Formats: sequence, C-alpha cells, structure tokens
Amino acid sequence: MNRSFRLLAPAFALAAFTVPLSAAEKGKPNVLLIVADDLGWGELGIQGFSKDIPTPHIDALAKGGVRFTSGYVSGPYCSPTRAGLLTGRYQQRFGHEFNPGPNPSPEAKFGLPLSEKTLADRLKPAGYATGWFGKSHLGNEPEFHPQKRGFDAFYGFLGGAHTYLAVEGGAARNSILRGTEPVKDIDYTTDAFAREAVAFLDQKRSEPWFVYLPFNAVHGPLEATEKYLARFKDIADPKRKKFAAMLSALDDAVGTVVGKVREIGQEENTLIFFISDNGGPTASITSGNGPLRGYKSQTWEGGVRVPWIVNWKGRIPAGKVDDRPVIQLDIFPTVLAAAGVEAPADGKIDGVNLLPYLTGEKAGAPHEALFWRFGPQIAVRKGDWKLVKAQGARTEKDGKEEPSTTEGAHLYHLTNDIGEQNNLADKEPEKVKELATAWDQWNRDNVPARWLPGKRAGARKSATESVTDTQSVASPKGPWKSGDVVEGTDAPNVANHGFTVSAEIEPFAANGVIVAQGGAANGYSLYLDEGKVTFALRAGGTLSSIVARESLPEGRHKVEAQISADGAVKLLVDGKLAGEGKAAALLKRQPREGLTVGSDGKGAVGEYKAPYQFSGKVENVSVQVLE
Ligand SMILES: [Ca+2]
Repeated sequence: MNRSFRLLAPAFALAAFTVPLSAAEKGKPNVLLIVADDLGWGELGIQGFSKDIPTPHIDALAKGGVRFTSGYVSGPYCSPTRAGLLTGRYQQRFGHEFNPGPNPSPEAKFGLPLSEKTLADRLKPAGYATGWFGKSHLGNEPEFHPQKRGFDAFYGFLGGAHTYLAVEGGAARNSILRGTEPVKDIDYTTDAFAREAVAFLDQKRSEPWFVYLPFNAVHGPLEATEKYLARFKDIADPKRKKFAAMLSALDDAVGTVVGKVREIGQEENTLIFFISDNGGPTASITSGNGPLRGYKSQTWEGGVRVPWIVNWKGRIPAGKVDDRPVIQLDIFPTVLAAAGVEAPADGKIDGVNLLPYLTGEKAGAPHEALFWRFGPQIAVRKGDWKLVKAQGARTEKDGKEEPSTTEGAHLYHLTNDIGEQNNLADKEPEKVKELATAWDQWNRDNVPARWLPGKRAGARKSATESVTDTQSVASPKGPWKSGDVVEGTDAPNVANHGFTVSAEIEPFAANGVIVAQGGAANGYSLYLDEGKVTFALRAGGTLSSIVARESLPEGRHKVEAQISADGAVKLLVDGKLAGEGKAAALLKRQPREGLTVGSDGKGAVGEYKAPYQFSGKVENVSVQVLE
C-alpha cells in the first residue's frame, strides 16, 4: 500500500489545488493517537485482570484490531515516554531521560529538544491537519508549545498533571489553554478533551487529520464527577471508586471520539492507537499492573509494559492478540508508512513500521531487542529474556546520579516468569553476557541526561513547590499516604517535644523511606533498611539511628516509632516492641524542609541517598506530638 500512496506523495502539489478532496480520495489515512496517563497493564476489561471497571469502548478497539500483550513504553514516567512517542526515537538519544522539573537555569530549559522533529512536523507537510487535545509535559516555555511542534490546534495544558474539576484560577502556570489563551469554564477535563477532538474532526472533513489525544486520566489527583461516580456504588474503597469513575470517564471519552470517526464515515480510513504512557502507580491511585512486578517509576515490567492496542478497520486483523514485543516508538514509523511519508533522513528512528507485521506480510518479531535506561535503572528485553536493574533491587541504595550500567542486573525468563520473581543471573551467565552486550551497544548511542529529575539549581524550593507528578500536597493533619507532601512549616511541630510516628505499610522491597521530614542537619525519618524498621533522628547534625531487631515479615504491618521527651525511642511492629534505643537529643527546631511520605525530600535524614523511594504501600501515616 505504500507504493500506491507514494504515487500521491507530493501532497503540496495536491494542496495547491482549491478543489477539496476527502481524506480517502487523497489516499491518506487519518491517525487517532490516544494516550492514557498512568493506566496500568492490569486495568481495562480486555486485559482480563481487573473485573470491577467495565471499559467497553476501549475493549471494542481491541476487539476490532490487534492487542499487543507485550506492548511497552520506553520509560517508566510520563514526559520521557511522550518524548519517545512523538519522535520515534529512544528519548535517551537526545537527553530527555527524566521528567522535566523546573528549569535548572535560565539558559537550560526543560522541554522536548528543538533538535527533534515530532510526528506532526512530519505529517503537516504531507497535507495533514494536526490537533493536540490534552496534556503536554514536554516543556512549559513558549518554544515548546504544541503549536510550535507541528500542531495546528491545541487545547490542553503544558504541565505534567492537572486538576480535573477546579480548573479556573489556581495553577496559573498550568492553565487549560486553547492555543495559548487560558480557558475558563471548562468541563471535567476528560470530557473536555473528547469534546474538543470531536469539534476538530467536525471541522476537518476535507483533509486527512492527525489527532493526538493524550488524556490526563487516570493520573492523579483522583477526581470524578457524580455522573461517573454513580456507576460504582458497589466499590467500597473510596480511592478505587474515584479511580473507577475516572477510568469509566476515559472509556466514555474514547467512545465519543471513535463514535465521531464512525459518524463522519472515516472508520475504515483511520488508524487508531491506544496506549498508556507508563505503568500504574498502584499505591497512589490503585491503577493496577496485574501480575507484573513493580509500578510507575521502575524498569520492572509494571513500570514499562502497558495496554497497547492498534485498530484500523478493514486494513489489519480484528480481534487478534499478539505477544510480540512492540514499543511506543513504533507508532511514529508506522504512521509515516501508512501516510506514505518517507521516514526522515536526518535522525535515526528507533521504532519499527508495524504495518507488515500487523497484516502478516512479515513474520517474526519487529525488534531484536528493546532497551531502557532511567538513571541507574536499566533493562533490556530480548526474546523471552529480560536483564533488569530496577528500583527495589540492586539500585535501591543508589541515587539518580549513579551511572547506568548492567552490573549486578537480574535476569528473568519473562515467558515463564512474567512477575520477575526468579532471578536466573547466576544460572545463565552466558545469557546475562549476551543481553548486557546488547545493552552496552545500544547505550553507546545515548547521551547524558539533559536534566535530572526534580532538580533545580540555585533556588531554594519549598516542599509543595517541587511536588513531582507522583506526589500531592496533603492536609497538614494527615493521615497521609505515599506521595503526600506537607510544607515544613505546616507539618506537626515536633521541636522540643516527644512524638509518635506511625504508618501502615506493605513493602515490595527491603529498603525505602516511609515518612521523613528535614535533612542532614535537623529532621527525622522512619524507613526500612534491609527489611528492618529504622528510625533516624538528626539533631544539630548528630545522627541517632534506632533499628528493629528483626526484619519485617512479608505482608501488611503497622509500624510505629515512639520518641519520649527524654529521647528514649521505642519501635513497634503491629503493636509489639521491635527495638529500642536512645536519641542523642530531641529536635531543637522544626525542620524547614517538608514532610514527605514514601520518600525523603532533598536532604537525606538517615544514612541513605534521597529520595530513597519506598516500593509498596504506605498508608495511614500520622505524626502525633506529645504534650
Ligand atoms: Ca504518566
């Protein structure tokens, strides 16, 4: 089919005529690229794991097309995978390895580097109308605006997350924009993005179109309207109920837009993709990853394997389930091939055109191997095998600035062990070597990260100002959960007082911070160290650490540190004394740095490297100051 498209390739020439041609007459298919945010592999009816949230519209896309069960994204976080998606290149090729935080300096600005061309940049000269409806997360500065990156129309927001309901006012830096103008009075954002996409399709009847529809659903904050909440009266867990409502809204929105494509008679002329941008952050929003290990932020399967659906009625098989590994980078060359646009000569595309694999023209796997690099976390999948170094295992005590290497990586046979439980590195040294060599070779073409996550040089930031996209500003009183952040000045005032820190935890790994406030000079932290509950107190720089005698057994536990007014510390696990000691001194002043749950903030209180992310559930956290 490429050949027949190429006959029509000089789209400029066609566009020069004033006679309007329908997309079909031009021979160019439309492209609808739907991206869900933080939707885990275990969600959606069609994935077959979670049964409590029906998703008939997304399921219908899979039933009418091909569902890849080993569909990946090239990172465990929002911004990097979106950079890969829109360029068809591993984002480490151009330094977009991490989520952009605030600018590191006035000169170095975060955003999809201008050296890179987006899919819209490629499609626009071929006569495509291009629209972007939803989240960007590829730079807040004017030069990174979607309409500077090949898109005719934009309705959405530039940041990494957005409230769904209270849109007016508030986050002035991150308003909902129509083009570059802040919008007031919008609907629930999920509904609004679908509505805007539909309006765009209504306008573009005479030209092929590319609609990029990156919903912020089901990313936090957990917010839904009564219309959707009412569908889940039977779900008791309030968090799950809201998540269900948000996913149901997303499913409706997909149904609305796909319904419009059908209504305008373009169903057989539209290539549709549905993916998630990274795995589910299960602890914070319940978004599940089924049997996969780990979650968003990790290179375990749970962080990078996502729902992955492609649909093109009449052109690719319907109802097919395909377990060959594919990656979101493939969408770029697949779309270009469908559109009859030559792949760019001025940049190496890492993705593969999937059309011949979808139609059966080509057998075998599209990729010899797939690769990940996220600071010290690395992974490579080759056939059934995966070599991985992920948070919660060998990199646990490392910081993000540690070098990326395969040294000490685990080896898993994914086909037999999808949950990455049985590390075969010692048994299969040759396989380790083969995958490590492949990774090293791939990594040679990468560049250093242009920025580090959450770093901002030269500026003192408050805890809530620097909230990352897995964190949220919480009530000063608590109880708190993983991802919650409270300003230092708002957190319970523990200076010159005894206090009690308690939490319910279900760890997936042996190390990580449960709750912390302050830093290396002044603060406290309750954390796990090699499986043992540990309480660290820094008073005037002096560190006192009290460690439980035994490792925590598996499962869910209540853990508590009681600090008396005389500095005596007791550790309790499920109400039983698990360790005791004495702190050198009480805190003389309230720590300035914020309180963080599930990680430590900027400066580490204990003998670990911040953020020392906790892997697993942290809930019902509270700090009670003793009178
Ligand atoms: Ca995301």
